[in-house]
Amino acid sequence: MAKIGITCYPTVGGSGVIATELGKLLAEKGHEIHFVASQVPFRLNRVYPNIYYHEVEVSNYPVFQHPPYDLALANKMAEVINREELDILHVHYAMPHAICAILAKQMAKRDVKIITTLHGTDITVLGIDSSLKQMIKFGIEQSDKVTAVSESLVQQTQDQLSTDKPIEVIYNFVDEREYYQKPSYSLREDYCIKEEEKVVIHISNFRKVKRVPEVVHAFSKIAAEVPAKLLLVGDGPEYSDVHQLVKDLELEGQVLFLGKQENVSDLLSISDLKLLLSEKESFGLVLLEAMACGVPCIGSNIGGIPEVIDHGETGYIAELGNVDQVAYFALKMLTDEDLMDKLSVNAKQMVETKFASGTILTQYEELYERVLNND
Ligand code: GMT
Repeated sequence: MAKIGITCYPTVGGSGVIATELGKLLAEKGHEIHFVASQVPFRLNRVYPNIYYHEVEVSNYPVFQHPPYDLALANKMAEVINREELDILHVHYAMPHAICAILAKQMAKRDVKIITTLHGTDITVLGIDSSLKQMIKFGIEQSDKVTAVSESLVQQTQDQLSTDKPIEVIYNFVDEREYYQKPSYSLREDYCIKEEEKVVIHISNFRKVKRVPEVVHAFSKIAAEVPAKLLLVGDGPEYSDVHQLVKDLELEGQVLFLGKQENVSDLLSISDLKLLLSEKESFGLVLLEAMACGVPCIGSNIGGIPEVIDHGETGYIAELGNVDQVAYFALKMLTDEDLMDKLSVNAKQMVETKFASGTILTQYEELYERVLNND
């Protein structure tokens, strides 16, 4: 059994979820897990034997123009590496976590192995700030092993950084004990959803890249043909604009703004169709969450989305920005019960096979074994 340090952004969406869920599963298998982060990761919501949390405290002396989070993190990592005798430090995001881990390893003077998992936003950041390119490349190349959550992200990383560092794909997963189709029919009544109405759902952090206005435009076309409600779950910078758009399109009665929600599996369980029309998405963990609850998805043809949705089998892939095509696929699905049943069964099966948590956990454990054997 290994002693593994894990660092992630504790409050940021999918990457924090994956890091935490992985830590929980590894702990269940008997590994000793040490989270090093600035806050308790939000999915670490009870006491777990074998899991320890080490908080990074960031000082804010007046001489510092910006609180030095990165340095405080490296310092805490070094402290934990030494005191807890860590074998592995698994960081999620190269920027800045891989760089902090490399610095911490040098400070700690212990042969801890560094594994970096790329989740996508590093590469997005690169598109905005090329001055960080060398730093991200350094973090990736100095890691003992690097993984990415999709083939598409491997390709993008290698292209953008011109690196030949091997990057292994280990897909994301969901905890099947939490994400399954729940019999939560009363929730439909609570939200005043009529029996004949179809439920379309979108879950995101409402950043521009998620293109939520297109979800609303597609829904408007869907709702013109079949009785339907749209559940918008999450919060973020585009929320107010989306609210205004819903007003302008006179869809207020059909669109429910639910804000941030903890138990999305309950909401997914009353949904018929999930839309994710992002322009950048290295994986799209929310797609997997939906599929696990038997909800077929329509996603855009970008990033890792086509690796998650099998076009025509578990959902549909639409051209980025083509709202008419999204509405076409949605109506095809929502008006054909047999097709919906097939897609729903296939989606659940895909989660149980290609993305099964047990399979993904084994892939990470094998990776840890190889890195510890200097293989
Ligand atoms: O998509 C976001 O805005 C959040 C971001 C994160 O840090 O959690 O998500 C990234 O990592 C997730 C987990 O691997 C992936 O499912 C998301 O596709 C990825 N987001 C992007 O690539 C934009």
